Amino acid sequence: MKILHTADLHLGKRLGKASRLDEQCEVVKELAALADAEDVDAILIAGDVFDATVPPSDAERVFYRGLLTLAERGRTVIALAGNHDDEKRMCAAKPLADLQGIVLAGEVDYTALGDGALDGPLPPASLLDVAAAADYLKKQRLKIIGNDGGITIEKDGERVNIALVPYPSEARLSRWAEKRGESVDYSLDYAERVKRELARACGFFRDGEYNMLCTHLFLTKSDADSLGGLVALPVSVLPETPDYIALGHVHKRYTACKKPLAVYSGSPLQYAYDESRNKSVTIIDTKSRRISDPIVLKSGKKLTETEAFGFDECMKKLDANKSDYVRIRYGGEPLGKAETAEIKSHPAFNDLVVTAVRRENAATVRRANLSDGEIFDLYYDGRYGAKPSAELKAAFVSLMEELKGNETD
Ligand SMILES: [Mn+2]
Repeated sequence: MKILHTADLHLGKRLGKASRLDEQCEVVKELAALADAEDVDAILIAGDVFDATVPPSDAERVFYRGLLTLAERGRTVIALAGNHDDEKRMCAAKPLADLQGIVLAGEVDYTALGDGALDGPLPPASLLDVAAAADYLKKQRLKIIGNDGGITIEKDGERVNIALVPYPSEARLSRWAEKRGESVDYSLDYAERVKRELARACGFFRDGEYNMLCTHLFLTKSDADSLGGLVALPVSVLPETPDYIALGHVHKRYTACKKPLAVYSGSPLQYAYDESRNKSVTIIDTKSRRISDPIVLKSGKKLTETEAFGFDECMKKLDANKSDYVRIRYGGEPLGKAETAEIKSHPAFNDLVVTAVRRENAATVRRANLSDGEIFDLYYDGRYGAKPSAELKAAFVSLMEELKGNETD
């Protein structure tokens, strides 16, 4: 079987004022086209499907439409809850998803899948629609079997086991244990409890079959202690039994561990200015046990951060990167209202960050002779293209006086 690994779609994520839903739709289509071209059997989304626990409804619509696109040609799609997802909300449409061979994974127990409902080709939504039924059965290639800890997918006698562990927050770890009627052992530290949960989820693996773990964690070899609010975990939390561990959370493609092989596919879109533009996915061939080289994705705009020291330079930089999102770090003379408006109306404009003046110029020298109030006027006009209110200006001036008073204390 061929399984495509991606993660961190962050549907609904914006870049400042810019919506990125169009790009998010595009990249889902690109993934589906790639899956078609490579004859992929299943698609794994290793968490952070959405950007927010309560995603905007248009992001939810993109998710559901996207799942159907990915599930075309009988592909199985598995979407796991990351730290950004509310697993209950993400899995609310589970009854509908099940009918399409789409696994919404928000819990660690998938035994319900094995009760027969999903054990074999599924009926179409309407049993009266014979044409739909015939079409459905023709498309359905994989058999999905539920296990305690994950699912098994089967095709032509080949079985692939996929343990599914959504982002194991403290709250989720406790809830999962509670559901199993276990008591949480708080004498163990967080990393140890995560390690046990992962090992437990892999308990249904069988020798001779291809075994995978899909989870959402922040693993690190370095001393970095957190990323995106997640505590760093050592790679020693990983179980040794999986042939491949599909990870989500880190937006850069990165092999976190070689044995067991644990890979972050990275996000399919560039989401931050300090994030790499090289976005890719990985395809796992379970028969040959080969992992593809990163397959580069083309969708989505680039995020370009650039410096400028004057209005003309701002416009030049925007024109030079006109199909990107551009953030300008501005270190020139304060911009006037009209200039600021012109910069902001450029289609490539995304953000303007005013930094301390970097180039010695007449303005800096002139500024030495200005009062605090006049300097604040200049700054405010440059930043917001308007005069500050008298109240705000007075507050600034009095703060400056207070500061100067402190200096001489
Ligand atoms: Mn995450």
